[in-house]
Amino acid sequence: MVTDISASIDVCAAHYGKDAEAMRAYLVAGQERALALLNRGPIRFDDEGVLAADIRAAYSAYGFYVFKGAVSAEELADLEAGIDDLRSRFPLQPGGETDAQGNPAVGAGNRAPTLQWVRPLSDPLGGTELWNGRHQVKLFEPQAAQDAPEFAPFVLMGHVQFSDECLRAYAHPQLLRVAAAINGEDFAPFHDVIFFKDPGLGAAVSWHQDGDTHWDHPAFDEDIHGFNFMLQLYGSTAVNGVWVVPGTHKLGKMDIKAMIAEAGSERLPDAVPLVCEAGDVVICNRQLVHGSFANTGFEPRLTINYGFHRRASVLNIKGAGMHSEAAVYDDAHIRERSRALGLAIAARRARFPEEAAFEYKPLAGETFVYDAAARASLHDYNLRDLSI
Ligand SMILES: O=C(O)CCC(=O)C(=O)O
Repeated sequence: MVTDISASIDVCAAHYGKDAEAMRAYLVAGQERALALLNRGPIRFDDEGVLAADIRAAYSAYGFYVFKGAVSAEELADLEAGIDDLRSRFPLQPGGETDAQGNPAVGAGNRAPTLQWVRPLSDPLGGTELWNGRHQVKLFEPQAAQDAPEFAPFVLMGHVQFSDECLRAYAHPQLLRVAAAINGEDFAPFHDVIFFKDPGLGAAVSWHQDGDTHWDHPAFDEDIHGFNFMLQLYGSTAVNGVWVVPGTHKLGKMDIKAMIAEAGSERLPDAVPLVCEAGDVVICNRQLVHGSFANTGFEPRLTINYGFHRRASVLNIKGAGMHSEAAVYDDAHIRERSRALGLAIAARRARFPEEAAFEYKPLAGETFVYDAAARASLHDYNLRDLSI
């Protein structure tokens, strides 16, 4: 079943002036192409417990796979309530110290990057030097409604320190088994971030590839910059979702300006949207060309990202200094950053005691208990993000 988004397609297209019909056709055709790809279904392992070969092959071919229904209804309800609570703790204005209840707001007192706000429907990164200039072109910025707020939440980095629900989802055992299948049992964490795409407000993220450090690495391959799990709280559509260009994760660093010049518009012809329902989780290769348009439609999107790397991609590597300060990631650094995963597994075990917990090999032998002191110890854990 796919959500009927025809009303959103109409309202979205209407923002694009002379390109309205082209945008409408692009959204409709993109959704059709996305649904025709053979890369969606439940997480499956074979009799030996190995990730199903067809899933592995499809992920390799396209650079993404939609795990249908990966999050149970029970956990999804937890996450929805947790995100509502999290948002109620946002500051009253960007950079504010207190929330509406007068308590210290999310992000107040953090050294690490956390909550960022931007102008509604803007493309804050496109065509700028931010993030090493990876967003090479600015996307069309539709006009927000007259009564829209001045700023809308854009991203929340390091979210697991602010939400027990997000922390527990980090330890989803089947997803972590997928992480081990793709990146090896000794896989390492990367970075965790929520993208907010509220209807009529959510900003665009211009076309880009995520990797930084390993494009010219002698052992470059499709998986060297890792992947993100993108957990969809409300679903994801052609209008509000991330679009990807399948297969580009194998092609090295792409000239996105040239791709757009060749296409004659920002509507890259081979791209497809991530079409998901609530509770679906996409595994998305960081090297894929991807981006999202401003959310001019009616459906909300909120994506909870959890990133993972191969250990060999980060161990003793000098980071790019983007998600965290540039540092050489020695074993102690990686171990310290991985504690968040150890705590996530403990927190999840307490909430879902009947579920077989994931055994994270690099922390074998260590015991984790998730309590108030452990929660406090997560403060600024993302200063150690493994930014490559
Ligand atoms: O969720 C989005 O709109 C953008 C996601 C993205 O660019 C990323 O996860 O790297």
